[in-house]
Amino acid sequence: MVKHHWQSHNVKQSGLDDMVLLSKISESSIVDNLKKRYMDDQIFTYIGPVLVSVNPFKQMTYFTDREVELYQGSAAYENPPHIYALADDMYRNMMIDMENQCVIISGESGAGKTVAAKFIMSYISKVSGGGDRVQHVKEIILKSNPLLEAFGNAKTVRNNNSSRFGKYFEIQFSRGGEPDGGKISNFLLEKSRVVFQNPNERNFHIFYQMLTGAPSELKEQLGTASPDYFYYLNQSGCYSVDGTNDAEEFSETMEAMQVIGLTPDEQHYVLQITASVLHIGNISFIENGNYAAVENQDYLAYPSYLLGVSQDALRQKLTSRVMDSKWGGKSESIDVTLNVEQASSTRDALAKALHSRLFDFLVQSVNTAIRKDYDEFNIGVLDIYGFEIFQRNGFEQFCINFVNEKLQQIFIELTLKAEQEEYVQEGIRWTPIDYFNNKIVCDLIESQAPVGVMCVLDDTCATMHAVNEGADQKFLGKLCGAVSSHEHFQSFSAGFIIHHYAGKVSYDVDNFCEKNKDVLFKDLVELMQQSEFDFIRSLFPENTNTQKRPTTASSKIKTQCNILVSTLMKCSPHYIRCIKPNESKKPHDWEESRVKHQVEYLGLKENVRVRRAGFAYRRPFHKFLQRYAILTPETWPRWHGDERQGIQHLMSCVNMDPDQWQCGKTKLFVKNPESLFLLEETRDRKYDGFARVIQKAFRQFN
Ligand code: AD9
Ligand code: MG
Repeated sequence: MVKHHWQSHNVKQSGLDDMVLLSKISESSIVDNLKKRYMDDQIFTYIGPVLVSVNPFKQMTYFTDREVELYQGSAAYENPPHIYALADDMYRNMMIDMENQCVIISGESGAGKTVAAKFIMSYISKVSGGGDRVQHVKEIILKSNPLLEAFGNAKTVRNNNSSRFGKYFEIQFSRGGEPDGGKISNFLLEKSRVVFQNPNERNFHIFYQMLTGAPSELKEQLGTASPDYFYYLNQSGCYSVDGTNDAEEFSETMEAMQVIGLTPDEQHYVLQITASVLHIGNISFIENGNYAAVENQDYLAYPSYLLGVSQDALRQKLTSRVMDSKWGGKSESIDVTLNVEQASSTRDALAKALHSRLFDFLVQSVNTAIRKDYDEFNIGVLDIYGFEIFQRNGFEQFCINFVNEKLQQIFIELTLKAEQEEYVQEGIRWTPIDYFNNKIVCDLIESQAPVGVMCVLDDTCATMHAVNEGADQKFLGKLCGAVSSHEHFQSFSAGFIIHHYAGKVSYDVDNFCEKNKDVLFKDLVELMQQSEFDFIRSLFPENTNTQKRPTTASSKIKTQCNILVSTLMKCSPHYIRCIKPNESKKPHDWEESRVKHQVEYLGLKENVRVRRAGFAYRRPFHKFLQRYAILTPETWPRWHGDERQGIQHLMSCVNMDPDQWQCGKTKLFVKNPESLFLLEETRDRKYDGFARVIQKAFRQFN
């Protein structure tokens, strides 16, 4: 019996470290095990290589340098489950197999994904070496978190620091394993939050940070006031977040801008635009005849000053729009005046565009600062917004939940499905295990034929005119015609229900079409292109004269998702399944039914089953031989001849129990990971010996 580290340190063991060892596999036994461990402050548990993490809602003591040291280069069974063990495994696999790795972190909103992603990044940064350039890259990677969170995270009812965008962060490494570059791909920022938040939620953190933390001279210049002065902040009546010091975070955000290499000028423009967004929100309109007029001209002063455009131009573009019309084969432009509702939505469109383009600028700046022209290996960390169900769910939730649905699909493809299919392919004896495959839900949303929800939505938008009253209802009508018989779909008067893998969500179709179209009217782009500030002009580089139909928000996210899926499929995947134990956000609070629901929809039971019934480890013959040939007396450094015979020879040399392994057609399958740990240890010992001999020879040679 291998001695665990916690035994040698007299740490109490709670439940089972690895649920593959559960004596009875059921959802309740999994929940019980997680609960036991959670109550004893053990938040991590394995299902084979999958890490389950339960949000403790308090600072745990086991994330110090001591643990970084402990988990470095040690086998999984030596220490209690930990995210550092997973991070270490990724790093070592990358170095040994020379393969890209990725970790897919999933779980609902507030379950701990972003915190997990940060632990991984900081672990990798700590265990990898590097000179000045590498240290600089590491610093940027770490600082990009507070920076992007300031502009892309917000307090929601579910999470005080909820990610309102998704990101895939690839850390790139040199052949020597030093992180010397990186790349962020970001997904659909929830920009509607800029102009509206539900009760008890906030706008993006940066607004409150700036209003409290900026030095007074700067505040004066930007015309800031207390948050309740601004319409974009006072609609929800929520200004502060428990345990968050906005002023302190402001300094951190500014420091991060500095680290990623923004010049003082650029930093200033970033704040100037942030302030302009707030001031734009205070421009309101009144009915003047049938048309909108700016209610109080005074409110034009700050935005026009901050954006570098004239007050007149700003007023005009907010209250009228140039329309191209075709008349008798000739096209001409006419000025159309807007009503109050249209003017307000034009104002909001400008604010949303400014904030989201600023966000993209920041992501780009990070990417530029750490860009590497050639990619050797990388470790990708996927942290997206979690699955959301609110009282009222709109287009944003629809997109967020679609991305989550796709991630669940990858998990199923790569663990439950691929694993079982591989047994069949390789001719391994196997009793199939049943599981719910959510591909059917993904298809309902994204399929082209038969048409899915996104297709119907795009179709409706394509035939929609600038004035689009009734478009949402038209969309709903078409949708019911197209997919009403789908077993995961239902409709009601104001919208539709999708039965997602994680639960039923009812979506209100209000504004679906407009948000999907996501066009910024030519007028606004042209207005920004007239700005006296280069920086602002550079955020709006598009040519407004092209006739190309802009891509819709849903087709954009669909494309992004599919690119992501193909990237992930090319890496060795790792998984962290985050669980949110309660809604109270308090430590040691365990809501049994909530956890059970997550255990169910995350498919943990099936995960344990597949894992246990099968072979924990599989490798193509040649890779296995390459790694372990060193353990035979004579075949190192390379096995010549039939690979299958090579494996047989190797296994007999190391006395592996014949029950423990099987050869498939191209791969070796090993049941119990523990048998491999022994191989690994013997190999390490031998290697150390070799390494010493080689180093000595080198020293003599030099
Ligand atoms: V969302 O989908 O972005 O809304 P996440 O990312 O899953 O969500 P997040 O990581 O932000 O959730 O965690 C929510 C909060 O839980 C954090 O702000 C912490 O206060 C708390 N948390 C999560 N994980 C840990 C942890 N390992 N230790 C301590 C934690 N606190
Ligand atoms: Mg998050």
